[in-house]
Amino acid sequence: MKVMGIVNVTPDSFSDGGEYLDHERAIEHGMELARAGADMLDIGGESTRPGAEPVPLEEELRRVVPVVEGLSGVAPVSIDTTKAEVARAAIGAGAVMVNDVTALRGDPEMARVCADTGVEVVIMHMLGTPRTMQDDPRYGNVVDEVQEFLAVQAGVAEAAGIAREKLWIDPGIGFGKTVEHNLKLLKSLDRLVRMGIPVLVGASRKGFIGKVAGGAPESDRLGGTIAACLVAMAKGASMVRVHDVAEVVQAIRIASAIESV
Ligand code: HH2
Repeated sequence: MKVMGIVNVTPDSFSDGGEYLDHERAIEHGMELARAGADMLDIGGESTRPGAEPVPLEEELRRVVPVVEGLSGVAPVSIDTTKAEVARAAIGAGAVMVNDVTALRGDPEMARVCADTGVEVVIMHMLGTPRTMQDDPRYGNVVDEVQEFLAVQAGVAEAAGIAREKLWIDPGIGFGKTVEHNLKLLKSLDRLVRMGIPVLVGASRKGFIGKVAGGAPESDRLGGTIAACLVAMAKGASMVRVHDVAEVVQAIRIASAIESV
């Protein structure tokens, strides 16, 4: 199973070093994640946390493009964006994957940019928008509905000219889901794996871990993150998106060694 390291490029409110420092810090962090064993680096300039406000186009471009340039020679780079123009610029700067949490439903140009450039594309499930998604999410059967959505959006991607071999699917842990929804999706991940498209899982430090672990703060969710990654691996996931690359890589190595002895 592969590991995607998270590189967030957001301004540091405690730093007075300005843009240059933000970029330098993000590039240094990405290099550290690559040294720790990340197979891929996911660079994002807009938070998708529950309640997060959108970032204007120019600001997002300013944040991410220099960091993609700085890291694309270090490891394969994924651009975490919902904007086609940011995706286009990031691909120009070396990104080989587009991680669009709207699953191509946000920007009408996104599918074309991905098809024209031949990049890999992540299709992720989200109910609602980041601003509203955690307001009482409801499903009849969460696994059926997520699977159906992913199948439909994979079809949309293919119809737009994105090759099926370029697609990844992702259940969107935390994107319009209660704790129970997230747990059920992880438990039934093998159903998504059987769709025949590689599965990416992003559970790192997410809220459900804190809630199940008796209120653990975000800074104290490494154990739960590793547990979720190993369950995802056992169910057949192909990649996990994490902050703590060194620790997760070590856990995967041990679990793999035990499995293959
Ligand atoms: N989760 C976040 C962002 N992008 N992309 C995919 N494919 N899957 C995910 O689960 C996923 C994602 C969460 O983002 P955010 O809340 O902004 O925090 P962070 O980037 O630190 O994880």
